[in-house]
This record gives sequence, C-alpha cells and structure tokens, in this order.
Amino acid sequence: MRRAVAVCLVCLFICATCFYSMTEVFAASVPTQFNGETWYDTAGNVIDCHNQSFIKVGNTYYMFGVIRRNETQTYDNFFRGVNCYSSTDLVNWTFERTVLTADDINAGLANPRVWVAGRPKVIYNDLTQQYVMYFKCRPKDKGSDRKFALSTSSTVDGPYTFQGRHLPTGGGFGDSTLFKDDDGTAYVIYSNLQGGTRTTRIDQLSNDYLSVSHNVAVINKREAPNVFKKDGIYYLITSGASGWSPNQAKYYTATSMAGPWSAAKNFGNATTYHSQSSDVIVVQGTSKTSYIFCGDRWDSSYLGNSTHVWLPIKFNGSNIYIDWYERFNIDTQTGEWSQAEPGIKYECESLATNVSAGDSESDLTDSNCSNGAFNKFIGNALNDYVEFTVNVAAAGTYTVRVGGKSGRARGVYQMSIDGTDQGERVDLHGNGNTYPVANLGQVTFASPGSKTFRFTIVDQNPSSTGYTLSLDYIALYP
Ligand SMILES: [Ca+2]
Ligand SMILES: [Ca+2]
Repeated sequence: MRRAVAVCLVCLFICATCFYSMTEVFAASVPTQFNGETWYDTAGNVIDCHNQSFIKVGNTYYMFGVIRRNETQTYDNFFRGVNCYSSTDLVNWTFERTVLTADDINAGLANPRVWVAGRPKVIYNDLTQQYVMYFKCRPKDKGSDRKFALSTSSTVDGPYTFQGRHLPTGGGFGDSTLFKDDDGTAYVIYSNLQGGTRTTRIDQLSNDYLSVSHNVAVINKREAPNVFKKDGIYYLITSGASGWSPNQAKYYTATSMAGPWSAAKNFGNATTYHSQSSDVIVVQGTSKTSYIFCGDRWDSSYLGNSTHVWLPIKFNGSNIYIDWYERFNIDTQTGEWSQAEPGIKYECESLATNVSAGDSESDLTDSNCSNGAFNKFIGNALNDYVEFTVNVAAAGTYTVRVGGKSGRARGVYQMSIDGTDQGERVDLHGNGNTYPVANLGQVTFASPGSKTFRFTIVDQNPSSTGYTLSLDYIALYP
C-alpha cells in the first residue's frame, strides 16, 4: 500500500515534470515585436534603446542601446545615457536600468559638456571577469574630437563605471562595434579618417579589452559595422553614409578577422528595408543556431520615435540575405525561427460605428487601404470621438494594431477599449497621404464578444487645421 502510494507520487512527479517541460518547449516559440513599430517593455513602457546590441549571459539576452526620447519630443542627437533591458525569449523585454549617463562622463570635468554618442556594445572579458563597453562619443560642439568611451562593470546589467574617452589612432573614431572571437580575442571595428582617407579599421584589443593593441585590417569606408561568425566565416555587415536616411547595406566575408576581406556584397534591398544595421543576435539553441539582423529605422524629425527592424539572416553558402517579414517566430530554446501567423483584421469601413453628437463619419474608397476602403470621421473639437464595435471571437491576449491614413487637417487620437486607454497617442496629420500602422500594445480580453474601440481627439498637431481621423482597420494578433 505504502509502496503503491510512493509509486503513484513518483508517477505524478514525472508527469508534472513532463507536462511542465512540454509547455515550456511550446511556449518558447513566440512572435517577435512588429518591425518598424513602437515596442513596449514588460512594464508597458516604450522601449527606449537605439543602436541595439546584445550579449547573452546564461539563458538571458541583455540588450543595450542609447536613450533617444526627450521631454520636448523634438530632434536632437544628444547623449542622455545607455539603457539595458533583459529577455529570455527576445520578445518580452524587462527594463533593467540606465547603466551609464551623460553625468557619468561629465563627472570630474570642470566644464560639463553636451555629448553626442551611440553604438554601445558590451563584451565579457574572461581574464578580468569584467564586462567591457565601448561606444563612440564626442562633444556636441567639437566634431573633430571623436573618441570611444570606455566603461566597465562586474555585472552585465551594470551600473557601468566610466573609464575615460580614448583614441586608438589618428583620424578619429566613428561608428563602431566590438567582436569577441571563440578564443577570446576581441576586436574593435570602427570608421576612421586618417590622412584624409575614410576607412573602416579592424583593431585587435589588448588581453583585458581596456585598450587597443594593434591594427589587423583596413577596408573601405563604411558605417554602422557589426560582425558575426558562422562555420569559420566572419561576416561584417555595414551601411553606407547617408545621415539618418537608410541606404543599401553591404557585407564582407573573411576566414580571419585580419582578412583578406571579400569585396562588398549587397545585403537587403536598396534601403535595407528602411533600416541601418546595429547588431546581429546569435540565437544558439538545441537544434540550430539562428542569426537575426537588427537595424535602426530612424525618424529624423524626432529620434525618440525611431523604431527597429529585425529580420532572420538566410544563408546560401557563404552568401547572406534577408527578406521582409512584419514579424516572425523565434524559439530561443531550439534556436529555430519560422514565419508568424497573420493577425485578425477588422475593416473600419465594415464595422458598426458611433460618433460624438453633431459629428459625422463616412466610408470612402482608397486602393492603398486594406480592403480598398477606410472610415473618415470629421470632428470639430477636442474630445470628439468615433467608435467601432469589434466582435472578438475568443478570449485571450492580443497585440492591437491600427491602420490609418495620414493627411492634412487630421487630429491626434487616443484609442480606448471599453473605456480603458490603449497605447500611446497617434498623430495622423501629415502634408501628404501615408498609411502608418500604429502598434497600441497588448490587451487581454477575459471573455469573447463585442468590444468598443473608441478613437478620441485629444490633441492637434500645430500644423493641422482640423480634427479629422481616417481609419483603415483594427487588427488583433494573438
Ligand atoms: Ca463635435
Ligand atoms: Ca479598410
């Protein structure tokens, strides 16, 4: 009897263990956040992390990037700090902390300065057991004083201690990255202008990674470099130089960081799917290793609105390429990626509608819109609204995306679902017509049925003269 109970308990334990590990395996394949849209962290805040770079410690990926949001929500490229986020699935990111600020760089200076900086990259030094971060950094008012900022930490998520700005060689230090090879040898790859010639230099670091040892290769001038290695081949992905506007990425290959490096080959389309390379995530799993290209999609009117483009790198021998996906599934446990399921789309022109008293709405055709049509709401004051009834088929958590049409005399809306604000405000004003998709974050419906999606005019762009909203569709992604 006692033995039977014991056996049963063991069985229960094994079953529970199996069930747990099975659900864990299935739960590990998750869709990435949408390319080119606002990303949110696990606390519901906008992820403010640009020039993203990555380091994996244990089963956790740490993402570093510079802060680009500011109080005035207008353009500047000043350095405010480096943010660090963590994730085990590359999708749900938890804000850890701002690991280094402009104040840290100014500490000890008689005259604090405004800095222009970017492209932080962290690698781990096995000898000193320190995390080492490099990023390009110059005073705002002295464009020729281009150096790299060095900082270190005993923990990956900081805080990092600023260790000064340094210059490996004449000719300055521009866009850069770090690469740590399998044997622990590390390199800094950076744009340089020496003797009037613009180049990209690859310098080997000292054993403690705290200084530059010697140059190993020089190639054509490129920007936004990042390096990964697969099957003994080094891949160096770069962008051209066109300010905040995207251009054709190119990559080089070699069997040694010292080269010889191949001729440049095109990567992605003419705008690299409207992005500029920032890093490659190596997703080493139990069944394969995947490589994810990460790029910045800059918004030059306000860098804080810049978004991200992540695409799985595909291989054909030693040639690499990317295709466009609005998002894809990634499984950090197995290392596999796959195409993601499409969302459930509700066309605004087909939904039941209600508007604020005295205001009007109508359905109009536009071949650029989903289903060839959109709903046009004409309000005349703040707090006017249009609402749509969406019949949600199944309870669950969904990512909400709204397709809109921008144009003149449009308003700024805040969307709400059944009375609760959902996501950030969206400004649909523009001088020409574009078709922006707003990601309004995740919502959980405890039950299926009719939900009221209300779009309330909460503000007006200073350049706008009206309160019109043109809404194409509401999409829910399970
Ligand atoms: Ca009104
Ligand atoms: Ca539509």
